[in-house]
Amino acid sequence: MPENVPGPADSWWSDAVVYQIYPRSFADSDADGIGDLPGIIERLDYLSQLGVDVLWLSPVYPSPHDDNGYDISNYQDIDPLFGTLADFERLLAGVHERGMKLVMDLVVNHTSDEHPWFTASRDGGPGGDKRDWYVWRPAREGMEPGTPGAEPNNWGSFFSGPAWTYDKASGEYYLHLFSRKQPDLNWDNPEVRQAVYAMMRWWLERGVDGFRMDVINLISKAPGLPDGPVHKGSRYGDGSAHYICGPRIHEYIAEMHREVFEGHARPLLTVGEMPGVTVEEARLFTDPARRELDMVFQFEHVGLDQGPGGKFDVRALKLTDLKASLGRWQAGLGETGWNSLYFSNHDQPRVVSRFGDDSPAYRDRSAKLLATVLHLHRGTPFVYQGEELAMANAPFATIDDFRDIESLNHYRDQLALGAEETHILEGLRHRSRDNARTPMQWDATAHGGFTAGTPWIAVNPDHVDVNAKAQLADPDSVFHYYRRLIALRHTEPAITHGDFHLLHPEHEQLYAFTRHDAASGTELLVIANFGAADLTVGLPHGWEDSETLIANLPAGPPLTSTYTLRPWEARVHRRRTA
Ligand code: ISL
Repeated sequence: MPENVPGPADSWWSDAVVYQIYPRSFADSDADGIGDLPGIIERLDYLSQLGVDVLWLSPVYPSPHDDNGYDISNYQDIDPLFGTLADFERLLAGVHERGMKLVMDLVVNHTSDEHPWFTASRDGGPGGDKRDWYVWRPAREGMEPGTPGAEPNNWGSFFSGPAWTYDKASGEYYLHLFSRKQPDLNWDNPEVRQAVYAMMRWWLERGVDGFRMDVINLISKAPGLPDGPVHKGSRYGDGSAHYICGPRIHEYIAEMHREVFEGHARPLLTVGEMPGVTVEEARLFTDPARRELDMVFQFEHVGLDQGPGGKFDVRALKLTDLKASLGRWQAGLGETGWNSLYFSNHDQPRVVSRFGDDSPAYRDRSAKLLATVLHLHRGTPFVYQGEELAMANAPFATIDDFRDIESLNHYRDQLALGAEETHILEGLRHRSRDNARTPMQWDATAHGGFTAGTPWIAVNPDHVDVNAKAQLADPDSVFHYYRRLIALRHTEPAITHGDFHLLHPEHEQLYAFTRHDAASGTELLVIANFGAADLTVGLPHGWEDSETLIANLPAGPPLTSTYTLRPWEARVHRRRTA
């Protein structure tokens, strides 16, 4: 590694914890039922008390909200739903005053179809000035434009249906990997890239501290846009091999780094969201010597409980799969790259319902266990709003309870294909992104204290028991456990720097590993019982007199070579090795 490039574990963010805010569902100050920036400002002390270092805001830019703001129609303003640029400045100042940083969501694989770039591209027609800013193609050869199957290739969109929409006026199709209101930008056009970099610099000049980059590994498409294989049960081809980490991806990310981040005075954070990224690719993206990104979100571990029928085909998670996957990422990025650590975000079901046990008996305990296991891995942990309260999946009853375009399209298409409604709803109940998007539960009052109006999506009725106010008052709450876990990361070098060694990889109920940091002469032992039954396990020798660093239950007997963990018990022990 060149001398002037620090290793990832020496970077400012190596002991940081990031908190994701989904503004629409965080706090509503003006009673329109939708969260907003002044609402976030009112809750900054809560976040500061939790002790997180960085806030990541999901998109707050002007948008027709076809995909809740991931369809941006103006990159350099704030949607009136959320407030104004002046509110944004107050928010940023409030974040910085409290010693935290603020990271924006950068959505540049696509824009909204209402973005002036796209309307110019569409209305200018073939040969127009901005035509080449998006991906336009004629119908498949020999086919009548606009008829079924005449799309330029067979790719399906992430949100059901084809990845192409026909524009009658010009007789061509535009590509959209997501909704038809999210046309893909053409990154092969250097003008597009420069326009994006200029916009990013504008936000950095306003004082933001970095970007979370939406599906950034999809921006380079294979030349010719070849058809993909058609998997069983699907009407469309899977084009992912032609756009996941496409041929020019590293060139574009490195260029972005040079044009936007290189030599910047303030410490910044860049994290690329990367569906389908492999460990090998992630290592290239996050190797500091290559000057691309600080870290990436990978998706392997959140696909392990998915059957062959896709994301709504729910399977039980095998703990051995989770350990093998996360373990492979720990080893694969090693000393060279850097992991981001997450179980939850605005696209994933609530983790306590998914990998834990959300029954009253074990909800809090299993939420604390999941946090312990995740945060003790090597990497930068991300907490999604409400995770620190053990918020659970919602009791959605009918399709009218859902709001997300992905869920609604899936429901419509599956019904049309003849699937049973009860079966479709069952899949949605487990997997719909709306599970993560029900409003923050601030207190036990109507709508959980989220809004004085009618919330855009129902608040989970369990807010009467599960809410921030109750948890702030209870030193044993999930909130205070997260607070202690986050604080530990700031003081315990073995959490940041220690190597990772998985124990008992074949065990179906025990998640155990050590973290050894030679420099500080410390070793940590993490043991967690993923289940509601007692679990007697064999431990390595030498931990008998170790101290408890953190645990979700009061100490039991000393850690001897056989130890019985109680249901959903998680413990972290520390010993000196030098
Ligand atoms: O949840 C998913 C659909 O099954 C994921 O595939 C998701 O679409 C993917 O992770 C990309 O997510 C990001 O880009 C999308 C947006 O809808 C998500 O909210 C965002 O996180 C398009 O911008």
